[in-house]
Amino acid sequence: ELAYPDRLNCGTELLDATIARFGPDRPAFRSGSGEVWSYGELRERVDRLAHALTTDLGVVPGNRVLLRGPTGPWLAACWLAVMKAGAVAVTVLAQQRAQELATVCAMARVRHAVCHTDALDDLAKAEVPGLRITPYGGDTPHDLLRLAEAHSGPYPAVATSADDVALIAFTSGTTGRPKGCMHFHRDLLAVADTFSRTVLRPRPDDVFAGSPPLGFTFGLGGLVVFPLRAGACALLLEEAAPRRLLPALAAHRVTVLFTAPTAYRSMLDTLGPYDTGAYDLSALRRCVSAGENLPAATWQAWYERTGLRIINGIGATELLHIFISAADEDIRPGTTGRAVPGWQARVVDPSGRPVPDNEPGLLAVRGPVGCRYLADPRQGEYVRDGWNVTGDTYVRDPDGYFRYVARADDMIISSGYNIAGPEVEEALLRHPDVAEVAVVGRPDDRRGQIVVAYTVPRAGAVLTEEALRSFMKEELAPHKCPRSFVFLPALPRTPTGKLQRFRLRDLE
Ligand code: 3SK
Repeated sequence: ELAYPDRLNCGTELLDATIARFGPDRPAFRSGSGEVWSYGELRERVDRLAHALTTDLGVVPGNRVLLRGPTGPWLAACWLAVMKAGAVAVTVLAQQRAQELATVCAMARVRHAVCHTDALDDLAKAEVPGLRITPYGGDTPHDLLRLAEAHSGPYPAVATSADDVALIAFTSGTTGRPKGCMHFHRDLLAVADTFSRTVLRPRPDDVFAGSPPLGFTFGLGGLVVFPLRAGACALLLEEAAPRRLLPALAAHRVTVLFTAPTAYRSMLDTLGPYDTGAYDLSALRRCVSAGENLPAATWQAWYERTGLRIINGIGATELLHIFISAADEDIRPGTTGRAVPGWQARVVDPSGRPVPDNEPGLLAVRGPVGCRYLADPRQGEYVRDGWNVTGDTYVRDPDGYFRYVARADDMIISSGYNIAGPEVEEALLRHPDVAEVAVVGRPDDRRGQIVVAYTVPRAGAVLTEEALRSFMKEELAPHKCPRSFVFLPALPRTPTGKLQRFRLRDLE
């Protein structure tokens, strides 16, 4: 049971309380260009920013402040300043365009925006009525960083309640209209005190890095909240595509990596078949994968190449971070893991009744963080009888391990068979010339649906439909084998890297 005091400000907890434990001199953030901020320097900058937000911009507790910019120490510092000022951070992705930003601002009733100077265009085009936009990272006199320089002295953080809203995070839109998820100050600490503390178990000398942006709660947790809660350091890379990530992991001696299965596969391609080649990954000790299902083949290949056991996990924007996972000897490749201590998980039927072990059903979880949509009728679909129903189909085994089957709406029904797209994808990924694949159902008059595989060949490989067809005959029962193969240069993904299956279904 997690117990937090009634008055709790997560900015104070992550920064001032960590400094009280470990002192101000340890490194807190590094940038890709090698700049290092100590905890003391970070606090000084955050406090100046909080003074500027409240004194110069007029931000008051409860105001919703949009944060938009590339991943980096300044964006993270602005987020902490918003926390200390008792305002509500509304996080977005650098890739979101004017129309999407207008929707987010209207839904979250955003009053202020703090936006990197290079990302202003789309926000200005969004034409949000009454929005005050303050740039940062440029050289104008009203740049937030310049305003902040004029302030000094500690900022007395607002004594927020533990259950005051601190963050509104939007779902990434793999389907339909995004949903705004409200999270409390205590929620931000709870994900650190459950998944991070009990499964990841970071140390103060760790260096975190990874690819998820800070506008995605996977990144905000993994690259800001978890390292600060542990007194560790985060390398905040503006460019974290797999080809940039590998050299950065080696150069900065990163010890804890957060990324997604696709990035592990791309890095494996670069590493070559036998060893880690030109990249010294000897400092790396923890590798986390989430955001999508991690196929056992990817886990195995990473283990063979690096000796590291990937910590798989499932999280959700609705629940802030990871709630099922396993580390070290507890890992069972091909499963997501067990309910993280502090969380409960079960598999239920559509009416909410638990289904027996080894049978597929809907994943339902409950724990210290719950789904709270911002004025959205879909709240009642997600939260049923106090359980959060995530929309994933899972199987639980008698040892309490959960195995991913598919997104509940991604099951393919063909000639009366229920086929899980991810199982077919896993089989196709075992083919050495397949880099990425997505399997969806296409409407068919005779069979209801047929299985279609959208396949991205590995660079330089010549892949034919016949070759894949005969490979699959050896891998899976005939009814699961794709009837049609479509070759694509890349799969459609959200800016957070999630596959957009609906765009594939719309292709034909
Ligand atoms: O959406 C996800 O997949 C996710 C995974 C881990 C942590 C947080 C999130 C939102």
